[in-house]
Amino acid sequence: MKMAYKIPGAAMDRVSLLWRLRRRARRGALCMALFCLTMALLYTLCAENSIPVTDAIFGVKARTRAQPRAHTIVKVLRGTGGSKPMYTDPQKLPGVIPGDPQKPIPILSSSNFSMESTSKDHSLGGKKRERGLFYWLLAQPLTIFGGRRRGDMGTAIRDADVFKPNGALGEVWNEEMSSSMLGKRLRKVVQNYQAMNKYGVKYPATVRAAHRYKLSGPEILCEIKEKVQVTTLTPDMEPFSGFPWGSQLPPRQITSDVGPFKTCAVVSSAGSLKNSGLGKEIDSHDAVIRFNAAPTAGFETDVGSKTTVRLINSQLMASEDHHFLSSSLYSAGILVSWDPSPYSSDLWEWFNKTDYPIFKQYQRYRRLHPQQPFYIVHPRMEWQLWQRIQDNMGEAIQKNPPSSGLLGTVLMMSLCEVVHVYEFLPSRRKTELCHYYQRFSDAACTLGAYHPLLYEKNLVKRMNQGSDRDIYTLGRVTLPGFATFNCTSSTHSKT
Ligand code: NCC
Repeated sequence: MKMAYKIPGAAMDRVSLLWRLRRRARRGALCMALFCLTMALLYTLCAENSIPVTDAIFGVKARTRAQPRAHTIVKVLRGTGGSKPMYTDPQKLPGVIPGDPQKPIPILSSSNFSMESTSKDHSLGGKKRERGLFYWLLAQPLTIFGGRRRGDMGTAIRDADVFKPNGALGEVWNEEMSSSMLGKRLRKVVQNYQAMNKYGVKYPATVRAAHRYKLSGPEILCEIKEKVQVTTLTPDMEPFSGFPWGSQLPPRQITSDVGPFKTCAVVSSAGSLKNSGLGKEIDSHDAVIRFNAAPTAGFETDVGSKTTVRLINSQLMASEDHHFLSSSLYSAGILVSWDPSPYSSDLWEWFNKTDYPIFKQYQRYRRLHPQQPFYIVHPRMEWQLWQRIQDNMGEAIQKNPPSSGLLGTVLMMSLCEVVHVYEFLPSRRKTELCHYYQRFSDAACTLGAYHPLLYEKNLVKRMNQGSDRDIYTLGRVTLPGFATFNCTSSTHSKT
């Protein structure tokens, strides 16, 4: 006989309570999952728009003079994947958003930004692993709503397209490059800097119109030789003659103290030096100039190990992250520094209005390293060189000083008989990778944003005395030292 099993009332209540609890837990978990998904979605959308918000807080203030607080911006604009924040000058960030040229908005291409790895493991393949699954789930371009990441102009030319085999650069740098050949984002950035005039450049359109004809390479070389004074600050110059620390400045011009050298190498910091194997060739020169924080340790095969001169900008000198005062990177060779000055190049005006605290850092460094030769470029060199670029271009260029690369090239032309410039004009290894020693990619590093780099490269291409093959295979340009050529009337400019 079958016995009916009867659950007592209290036990029945307990069972249904358990069942209800389990059901609630399941619902709770479902809600949590939905909540997390929504948050992830919101995060992805907000991350897309975070930079203008940041700029609203910091942007304008940070773009005023000598930005000691600029690094705080980067604390907000962290690299993805928890990478170390990097000091970044909002003025020199890869771009500004078009619209109001007086209110440029810095863009940090955070999607591909990652702080330098000077270790051997700097292969791009490691990127995914470091960033983790969460990044890859969330930080990919969100296209489900037809959205796009900043800088991605949809069907328009992208900055990266310029580097493609059939891109605007071609196989070898096209000396007729103009801002119209850039991707849409970079073009707007360049146009904005063309419209801005932070340094009070006075260069009327009529002057530009008068220079419309094309000068030949030798003519440009002569213009530079005759119109660009490669000078450094000396203690007798006002206002430095009146300051006790003025005596820390080298008493003689760099061109009197250094060289002459027979052969010199200018090593740009371009990403295309990576895997170039140019190290031996670079080191075979009598003197080698490098820029800013570009290291040799760990990269000898590609960039060599000799450093005769290091040209640094004032941004680096002021940056906490570069440890300028303590890093051994800067204690080898001759140091030369520069800072963007007002267009007038008046030393008093500049002294009161440096972009970064170059003089304060200079004094500190000199106290720590009194024996190391350390020069400061006279700012008129920047603007005299800028004029040579503008005079020879068919369009208005950015009203900002030339890059360290071109300043260093002209400096070496005044110290050497032959100058080889490496990867300033990109070789067949051309890449969006900014530096050979960093994992940060942005076409702006090669094509320019703040600096009129595009036009600097046009000029260098025209002056090149080597072959296109050298550029293509080695990224090498050959320029003559100023002492090696005479500027006769036939090579003079027609002005
Ligand atoms: O990047 P940077 O330049 O230090 O590079 C030195 C010179 O190499 C040439 N170059 C570099 C990269 C690349 N892909 N192609 C190139 O042709 C250029 O001629 C460049 O001048 C500078 O000119 O001083 C600059 O400095 C950096 C930065 O201040 C320093 O590296 C210190 O961190 C500027 N970058 C930023 O401010 C973010 C850069 O705009 C100019």
